[in-house]
Amino acid sequence: MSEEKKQNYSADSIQALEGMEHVRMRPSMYIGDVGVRGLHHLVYEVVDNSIDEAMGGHCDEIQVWINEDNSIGVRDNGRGIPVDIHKKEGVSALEVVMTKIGAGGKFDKDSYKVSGGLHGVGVSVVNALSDDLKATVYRDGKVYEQEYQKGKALYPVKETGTSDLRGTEVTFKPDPTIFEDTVFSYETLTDRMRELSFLNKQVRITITDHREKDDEGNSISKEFYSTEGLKEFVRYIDETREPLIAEIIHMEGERNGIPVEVAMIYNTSYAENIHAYVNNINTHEGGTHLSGFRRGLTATLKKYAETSGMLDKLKFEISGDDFREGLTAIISVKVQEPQFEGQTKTKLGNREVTAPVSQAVTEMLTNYLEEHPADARIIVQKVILAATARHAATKAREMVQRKNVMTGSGLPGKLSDCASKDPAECEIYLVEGDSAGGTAKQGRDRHFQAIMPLRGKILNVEKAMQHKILDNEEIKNIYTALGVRIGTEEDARALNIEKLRYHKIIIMCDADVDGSHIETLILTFFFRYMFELVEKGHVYIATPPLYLLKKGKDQKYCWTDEERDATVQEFKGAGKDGSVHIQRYKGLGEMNAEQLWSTTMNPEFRTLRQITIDNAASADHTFSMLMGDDVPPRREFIEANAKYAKIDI
Ligand code: 0RA
Repeated sequence: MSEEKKQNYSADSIQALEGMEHVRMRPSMYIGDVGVRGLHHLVYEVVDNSIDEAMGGHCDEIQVWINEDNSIGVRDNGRGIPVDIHKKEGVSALEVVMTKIGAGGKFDKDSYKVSGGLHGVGVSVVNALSDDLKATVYRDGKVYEQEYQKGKALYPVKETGTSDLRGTEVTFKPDPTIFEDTVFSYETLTDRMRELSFLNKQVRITITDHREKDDEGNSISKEFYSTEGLKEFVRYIDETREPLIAEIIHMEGERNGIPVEVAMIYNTSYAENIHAYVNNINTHEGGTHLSGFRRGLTATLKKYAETSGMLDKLKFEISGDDFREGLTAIISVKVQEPQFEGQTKTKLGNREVTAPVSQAVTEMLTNYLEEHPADARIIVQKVILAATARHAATKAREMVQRKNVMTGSGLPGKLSDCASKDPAECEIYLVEGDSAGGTAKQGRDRHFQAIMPLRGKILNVEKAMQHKILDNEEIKNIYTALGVRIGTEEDARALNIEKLRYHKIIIMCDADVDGSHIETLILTFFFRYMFELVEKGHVYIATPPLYLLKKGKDQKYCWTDEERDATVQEFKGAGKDGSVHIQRYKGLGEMNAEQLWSTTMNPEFRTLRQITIDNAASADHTFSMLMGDDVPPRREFIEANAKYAKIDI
């Protein structure tokens, strides 16, 4: 390379640096946060680029792997990022893509390219936030390479060999001075790869974890390939539910230039499970595409039901909710310039999307109902049943006297409230059983800790009709104590969260199989009916110790078997005589108030596990499996994850 070129090269890298420096200074602006979520986001960003290549029909295989040192590799068999010199920038296109903020697909005119919300920030952001990154391009029979540190190219792109392969490989190691934690979760990445394979059919996606070996010494690995896309996604989510109709209703097409795909089915449960995606991103907060879906669904079913005469005897209106009981659906749209709104930027704002989705759903559903009259009747009957039950429940509720449930303050009688009225510092413990509730009440700091005992097993919300849930004593106690509302007509997931009386909601159950089942029941309830609380990080699980070890005057609590074994060694090593006494706590009831406080409730010493939702569709599948009829998988799962030790749902 000539002297002049080198000059250009460094001048350009200085310019590029400014943007890259900004990414390092304000990483959250680009990737949301620098916690576990942001960390995994780096992988999604790189994979998204390969997915784009696949969506353009240029690639059908994507491999993702976690190395032993927690660096990540992503490889595709696409066209390979161009390496020729970019006219304007004077350096290779590869370097522009890797080091210029927002360069992304600028010089790629393919119209399939759509940009995500948090995603779509560009691989240069990943580069800026990585200690090391290496890009390898296989293109035109040659291999090209470039390496970077903290986003800075170490040398111009170089040719390193020949190859018949085609594609792009990126490996990177996130910068530990930027991220709170740099350990990747195989489960989290796996959930996302599964989801991506459903959303982008006929692309083979593999994920491998070189940190974990199976019995034969091979790295653990999963491969995802979906032939039918969303149809299979719906089948997967509803795996353990009983279908109400024979087939999954499905359509795929383009309306007003907007690609729309929808798949749906009705099952015998009462839950509504709609997952809406924009550019492969789950839009938890819904938006215009979801409104379009609902509009199309309601209008079409209503019209069919009216024409069929099945509503003739009905004396009251059917509400929107009634059409969605027992419905599982996935909506996926691709939008060129998505506007993401809402508190978590997961609500689609583009007005032009509603009509195309509504039209697509109307067309799809009208055809289905015409071609499957028996199924159509079953669906309408289910809607009528939902409406009737809701109507009866409303009437019954109006008649019920509330005074035996509530105290004068309007709060549940079972609640031992805290003194503070500042929600930000207040906590509520939902405690398994009246007796442990009593101990917790004695042990707490009553200034900021409220206690609410829950009696035995709470209702399985997966299996109950909505009015039953709303009228269930324990559940009523929970939402009344919290001060929030559940299940509104148009959006079952919208709470009046500003009224939340405690910013930490802590579930405290026994450390046994029953306890973890109750924990799951409560979590399922929060997930289905108070999703926003989970999404905003208000829900926690308390972790009582599993063991108390004693030797002479020494004693120590242990939370894991490893800790227990280490403590036994420690006590023995101290050279004192006598044996180590190990007490295994089976329930909260075995601790006195002081013990419960010091191990599990005192903010200085306790460990709380915050519940986060990485992937709503995967959590949906997990909950329906755990709470459904299909007992064997539930057993296995609960046994394998007895204390949810690893799953961040
Ligand atoms: C722009 C142009 C071309 C390919 C790509 C981008 C590309 C980017 C990524 C990122 C990951 N994998 C990728 N594969 C391809 C090629 C244009 C052409 O060859 O005509």
